[in-house]
Amino acid sequence: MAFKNEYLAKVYDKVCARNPGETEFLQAVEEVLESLEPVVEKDKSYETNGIIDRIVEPERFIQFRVSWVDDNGNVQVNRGFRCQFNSAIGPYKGGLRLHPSVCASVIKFLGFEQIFKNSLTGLPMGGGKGGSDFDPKGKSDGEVMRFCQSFMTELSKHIGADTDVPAGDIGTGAREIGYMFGQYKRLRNEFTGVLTGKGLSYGGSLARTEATGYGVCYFTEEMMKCMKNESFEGKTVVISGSGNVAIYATQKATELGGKVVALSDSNGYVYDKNGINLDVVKQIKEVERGRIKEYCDRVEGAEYHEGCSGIWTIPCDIALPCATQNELDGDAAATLIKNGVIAVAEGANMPSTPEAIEKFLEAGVMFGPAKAANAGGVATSGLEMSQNSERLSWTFEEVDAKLKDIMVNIFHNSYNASKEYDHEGNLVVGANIAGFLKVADAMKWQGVSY
Ligand code: NDP
Ligand code: 2IT
Repeated sequence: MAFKNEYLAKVYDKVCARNPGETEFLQAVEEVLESLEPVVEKDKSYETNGIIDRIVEPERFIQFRVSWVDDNGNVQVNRGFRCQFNSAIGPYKGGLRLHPSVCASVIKFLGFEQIFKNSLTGLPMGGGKGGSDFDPKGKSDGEVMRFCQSFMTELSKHIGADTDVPAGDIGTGAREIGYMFGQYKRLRNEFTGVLTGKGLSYGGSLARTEATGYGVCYFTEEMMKCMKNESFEGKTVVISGSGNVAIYATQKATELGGKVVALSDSNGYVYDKNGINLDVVKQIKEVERGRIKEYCDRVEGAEYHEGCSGIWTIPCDIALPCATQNELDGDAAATLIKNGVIAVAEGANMPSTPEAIEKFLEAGVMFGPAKAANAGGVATSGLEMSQNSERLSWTFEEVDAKLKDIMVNIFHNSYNASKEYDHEGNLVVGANIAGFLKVADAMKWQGVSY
């Protein structure tokens, strides 16, 4: 893509030269900078303050060795990361991904997105992300514990309740957060809110487990109501993934009157024309740590298909990609459009390719980009931090009501920004601009310190 604005073109060229081969990071930067064209055209102070030059460069990027001993007594070595991208509006905040595909590019793309997402929540949180190429799949609890303890031994030197507060992401759930929290406490002799997504018995927030999936649905419901006077009621819904986000998106979409007919994992997808039985999915995924394929052995009439991308060929009204980046490409988007999809909202981070997004927008499909639609998880992490600071815990209903309020506000702030900058209804542009303005303003006030 060629930027019309010279300043943006110059910054983007430099990002490409400095981060060669980091395709995911460059994809995320390009999308945001494209959206900011009307903003930097209108107000030259972003250029004179070097805001764009600075916002694309992490404040700090830490990479470290994580050695641990497996159940056979063999030494294993993984690579750990923490990218502290931007602290203009609060302590760094963002999840830890444990997946073999984790590398500098993936962590930087996620950390960059997190800056704008966290800003959109309205809570005081900067952007960060971390993780490792460790694969928790197939590992014993003891192996996961030893990995997490070794990972935290180094990470503990860089984080803190007022500095940087990690949380879960792909491969990091309650078990991993628990082991990491225990190790941090032991190393620092401090019981603080240094991680979110904690268990309820030691400082976790009610509704954090459900928050991302619920939030995606609250956002989608508001988007459909305001843009086309539509709702989940009576709609057919396809949701990819079968992890934390997908499970609770399924729950809320069903509660709101939708029928979720498909879920997936990286091997394939299940189609259940009667509507997914979530108790069965929870038993397989949350209790047994099994594969989505097993659903068909337990639910009559359900079908399993190998290959995860086939899920987008199922006709539906609403599609919620909740697995991983670039899981929905231009061809998948064309098929969804042909089959009559009216709304797409991203539960995962950057699940739609740029070609897919272009097709949805061109076809007039309502499209909720990740940094707006999936911000409910980190927003509720922010609420967990508040509860930890005041040493109190709120009821499920209180947290859920605040989450809903935040998601409704994110939709309206994004929509209003899209309108103000002449892209009415384009929530990609709207969310990028609304998220950016607050961070950029804080950076200006704080001078050229980073
Ligand atoms: P989980 O680890 O709980 O689940 C991940 C799901 O995505 C699994 O079904 C997994 O299948 C599938 N998946 C992962 N990698 C791939 C891949 N390369 N190809 C196909 N499927 C894949 O993670 P979450 O549900 O927490 O996260 C899902 C997405 O949501 C991620 O993009 C994450 O960044 C994002 N997100 C998460 C938030 C949270 O609070 N947890 C908040 C905001 C965004 P398999 O088991 O086969 O790997
Ligand atoms: O991508 C995300 O927003 C998350 N994985 C949640 C981060 C958090 O700090 O709760």
